[in-house]
Amino acid sequence: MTMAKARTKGGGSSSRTPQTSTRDRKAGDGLGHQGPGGETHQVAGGDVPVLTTQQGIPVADDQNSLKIGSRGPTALEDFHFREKLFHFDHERIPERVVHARGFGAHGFFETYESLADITRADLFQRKGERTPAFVRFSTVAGSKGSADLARDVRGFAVKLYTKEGNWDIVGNNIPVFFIQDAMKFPDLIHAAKDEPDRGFPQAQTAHDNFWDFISLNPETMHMALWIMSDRTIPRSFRFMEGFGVHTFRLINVDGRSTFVKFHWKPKLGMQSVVWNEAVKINGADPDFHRRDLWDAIQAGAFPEWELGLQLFDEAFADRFAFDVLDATKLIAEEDVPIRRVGRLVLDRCVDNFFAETEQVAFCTQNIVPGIDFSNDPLLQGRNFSYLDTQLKRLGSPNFTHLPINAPKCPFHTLQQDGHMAFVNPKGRANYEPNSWGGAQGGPRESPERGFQSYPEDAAGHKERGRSETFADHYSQARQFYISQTEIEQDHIASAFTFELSKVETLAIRARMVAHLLNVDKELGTTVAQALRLKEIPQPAPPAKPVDVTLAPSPALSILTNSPKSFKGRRMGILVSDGVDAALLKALTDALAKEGATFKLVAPMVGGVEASDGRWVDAHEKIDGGPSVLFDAVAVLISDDGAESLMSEPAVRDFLADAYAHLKFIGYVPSAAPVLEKAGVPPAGDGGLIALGSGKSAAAFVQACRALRHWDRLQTIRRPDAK
Ligand code: HDE
Repeated sequence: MTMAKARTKGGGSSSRTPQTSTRDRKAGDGLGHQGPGGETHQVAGGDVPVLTTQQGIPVADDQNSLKIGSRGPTALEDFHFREKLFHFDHERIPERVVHARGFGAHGFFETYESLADITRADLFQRKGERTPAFVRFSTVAGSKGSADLARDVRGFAVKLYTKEGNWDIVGNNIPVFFIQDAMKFPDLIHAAKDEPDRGFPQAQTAHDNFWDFISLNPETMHMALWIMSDRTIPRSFRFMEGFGVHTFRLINVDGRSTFVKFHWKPKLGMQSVVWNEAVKINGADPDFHRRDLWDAIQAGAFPEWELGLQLFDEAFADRFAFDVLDATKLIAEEDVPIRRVGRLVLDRCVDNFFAETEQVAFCTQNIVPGIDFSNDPLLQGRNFSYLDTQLKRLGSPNFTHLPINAPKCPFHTLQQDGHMAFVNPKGRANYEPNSWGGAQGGPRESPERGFQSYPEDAAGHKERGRSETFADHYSQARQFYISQTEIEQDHIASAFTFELSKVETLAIRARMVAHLLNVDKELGTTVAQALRLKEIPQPAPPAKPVDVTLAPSPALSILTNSPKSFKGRRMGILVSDGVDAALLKALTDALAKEGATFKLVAPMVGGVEASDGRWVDAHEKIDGGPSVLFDAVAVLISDDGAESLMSEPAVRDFLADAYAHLKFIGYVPSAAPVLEKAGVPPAGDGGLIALGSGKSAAAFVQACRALRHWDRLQTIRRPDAK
């Protein structure tokens, strides 16, 4: 930049009326007019507000910086240009150290019945009470720009703006955690993220450092089983469970404490993708999960979860085989049933991703009167870490002033100043006690309404140690494994095999197998064989013998609890010119009736001409809408369509993948040769459903309720099978 008085070709410094020479674009096209250099100018007027600087000064030209002559140097006095770049240069804030990639939405929590007998928490006092909520789902290991279908734990963080302050349940979609003491969290996360010398791999645990850490810390074994299960490749945030993980306390008005574990149960049931789909979805639509939630909410199909409480007392805690303060353990639903006490509905997308989803600051320490912590050492550590990290991320102790973080109930603190303060105390008093009465004196404490910590007895030697009650590392891992269906057990074995195949150090592979042998002998041997280990290692010496008497807990399996409904799911309908208009209508009507959605996938995105001569707009072209993006597919192509699509690789992939991913495939007779070319056996199976009449379309949608045709696995594995 310069203050030089340059006079250059084509730009006279003497000109007093800038940009007089403009060309109008076609009137009414909304695209504005062109300036002398062909740049587009769109001008305010009518409903369109005037663009201003941050200081509110109206802007005349947002396309050109101020120059000395139109080809000359830029003038330092161009405050609009400098403000614009200054602000842009500072747009980024540090991404979260973990859970960097996330997606949030607004909604509400509705209380089913008063829980006054067990908690004084205001939001649970009145049946039908609605509490505003904000939820952020996330992955853990990847950076902000990583893909949604990484095999990873999902964060499930809920902020409830209650009338007595904000309550955050900062949970995950898995009910247990890797480690028992917060001291190990930085090590765990360092090991899980990209390796520091090379900066990869991104957003995946399939590497030496991660499995080195896991294999050296047997306390991680329960969670290791969970992360190798289908829980870490959910089909949608909408189809995931959520868990508060730690034991908390509920405190009633008499000061009585009840232990509690929090659960979120998805109304649409659980569902996961298969691994091969996950890998392909990451390429086809890295935003698959966030788009899914956005689309569902925009369409008015508001996802819902029920809040479940597992309530238990000291007596149960004392006789329970594990320590309720150990976050690597769960309490089986069969032992302590879940009481459903309300529902969480997400009904509004954010207006701005950064202002809300990025700037939302969850803190486990945000609890309200009627709820309290337990001594779980992980929870205790988290209570320090979250506040600390928000200061770094959001840059000011006033992050609570941001609308997404501020309570929605009245609040009055005597805290003041700091970066970006805009709700400083009013009046003369910014301390208390003070002699200024009434409004002048400011807020005062309230023994009745105020938060009271549960007066738990606490005494002991100061020591750095771990309780022996935390020493059982395998029994619940085993229980989780034996609670899975055979299909899910296969997936676990395959996931271990895949991840360990990416581990280059053979000793780490073997060490992991040694642990798996304690979980389940067959699992350990299957993985060892699939890795082609030269010899099966000895089982790792357990700190405490494995309790093999723990019975399976059917609640832990996704497939045992699958929804038997196609509601909330999406079908991909492959169409060509000449698509049977009546059948298409019958199918889309049946989907609407089921509460499901669809996308039309056509050779060209512009659409197709249906059999009745009407034009049908498509949503995707074939390679833009591969079948991995759908829960089931229908192939409604005409004879001519089949002929021209026969040799399209994208069509082959569409069908071959749908078949290999065990999807239900509805097809018209003219599609048969294309299916055959894609390797889909003509004899078919129960998941391949011929379509013709409107009735057949409805029956097809009904069949899709099973979500996948698992029986096909037999055919895929053994082509000779009947
Ligand atoms: Fe977190 N965790 N965590 N975590 N966590 C963070 O806070 C931490 C743990 C969870 O969408 C960070 O704001 C420690 C368990 C979620 O904004 C950080 C320990 C569970 C989110 C942090 C744990 C969680 C976080 C990073 C071990 C499930 C995302 C950015 C003691 C119950 C929240 C931030 C969002 C985020 C620390 C373990 C869930 C660094 C020290 C167990 C869902 O403060």
